Amino acid sequence: MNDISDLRTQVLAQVAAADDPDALETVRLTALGKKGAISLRLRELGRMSPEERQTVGPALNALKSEIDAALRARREALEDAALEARLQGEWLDVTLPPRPRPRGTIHPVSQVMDELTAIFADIGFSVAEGPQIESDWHNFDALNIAPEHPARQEHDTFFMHRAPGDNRPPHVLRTHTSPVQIRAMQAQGAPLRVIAPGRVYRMDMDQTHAPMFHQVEGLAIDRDITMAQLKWTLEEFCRAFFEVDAVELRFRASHFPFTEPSAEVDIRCSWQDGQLKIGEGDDWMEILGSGMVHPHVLRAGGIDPERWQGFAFGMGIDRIAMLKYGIPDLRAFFESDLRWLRHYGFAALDLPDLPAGLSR
Ligand code: 2NM
Repeated sequence: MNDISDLRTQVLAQVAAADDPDALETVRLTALGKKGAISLRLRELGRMSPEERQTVGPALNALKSEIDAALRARREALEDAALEARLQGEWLDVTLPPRPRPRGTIHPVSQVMDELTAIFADIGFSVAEGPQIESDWHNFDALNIAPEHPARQEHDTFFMHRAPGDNRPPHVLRTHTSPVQIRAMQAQGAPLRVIAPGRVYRMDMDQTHAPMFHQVEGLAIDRDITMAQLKWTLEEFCRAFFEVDAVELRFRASHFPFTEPSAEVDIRCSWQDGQLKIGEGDDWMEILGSGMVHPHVLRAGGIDPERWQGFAFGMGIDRIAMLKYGIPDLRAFFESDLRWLRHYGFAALDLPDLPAGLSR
C-alpha cells in the first residue's frame, strides 16, 4: 500500500510538471499505458492472496481514476493557457482610427484610360502598347502618309537626331498611336480587335494644345467589317463613357491618309449655362476621327486587303476627360499642381469597372 501511495505522489507530481500536451501524453503512457506503472500492478493482482487483492484492487482502480482526472484537468488548463496566449497575441484595438487615405490621387487622364479600357474590353478589344520613339516607317510610311505630307514637316513632328554621317531617316516621337496598330497587325494578324491608348507628341502649344497629349485609337479587322459596325461600336462606347441612356452620333465625310472612306464623328449635345449635356440638345460637337482602314495600311501591317477589311478610329483622351469631368483648362493637366490633382484626381483604389459604374 505504501508503494501505491508513493506511485500516486510521483505521478501526480509529473502531471503537475508537464507543461505541454506532448509531455502530458508521456506521463499518461508511463502511468496508464499498456506497460505503464498502474497496468503492471493490476496484472500482479492475480498472484496475490484474495485478502490482499480485496484491498489492493480497489486502491489501484481509485488511483487510476484519480490520475485520469488529474490528466484531464491538466490538459484543459494547458489548452486554456494556449488560447489565452493566442488571444493576447492577436489582440486588436478596434477603436483605433483607420489608416489615413492615400495622399496621392489618380490623374484624370489615367482614370479615363482605365474607363476606356474597361468599356472596350467589354466589347472584345484588347489593349496594345508600343514605343513612344518610333521609326519614320511605322509612324508615317506604313500609314500611307506620303513624304510630302505636311505632318512630316519639321515644325509638326519631333525628330530624333542621328549620328553625323548616318543618313537613314531619323526616328520620331510618335505623332499618333497608329504605329502601335501597325505593330499589332504585324504581330497578331487578322482577325484583330485592339485599342492603343497612350502618349503622343506634336509641336503644338497654345490654350488647347500641349506638345505631349494622349490619344486612344481603335482597330477592328475581320471579314466583311463595315462602317455600320464602326458606328455601333462608337455609339456603345459614348453611351458607356458619358454614362447616359442614349447618344446620337453624326458622321461627316472627311479625309485621313490612313482611312478610306473617312469620317469625322460629332455627338449630339447641349450647352446650358456653361454646362455640357451629352445625348440631348441642338448642338453637335466633334469628338472623333474614323474610317475604313486604307488597303495600303492593311498591306503594311501584313494583312491581305482582298480578304480582310477593318475600321479604325482615334480620339483625344485629354479632351474627352475635360468634357466628362468638367475640367476647363488643358494646360493644367501637365503642371503637377497638387491642389489641382487633389481637386480633379480620383481615389487611388477605386478602379473603374462597368457593373459598379465607371466613375462612382
Ligand atoms: C484616327 C482617325 C481615323 C486610325 C487608323 C489606324 C490604323 F493604324 F489602323 F490604320 N489606327 N487609327 C485612325 C483612323 C485614327 O484618328 C483621328
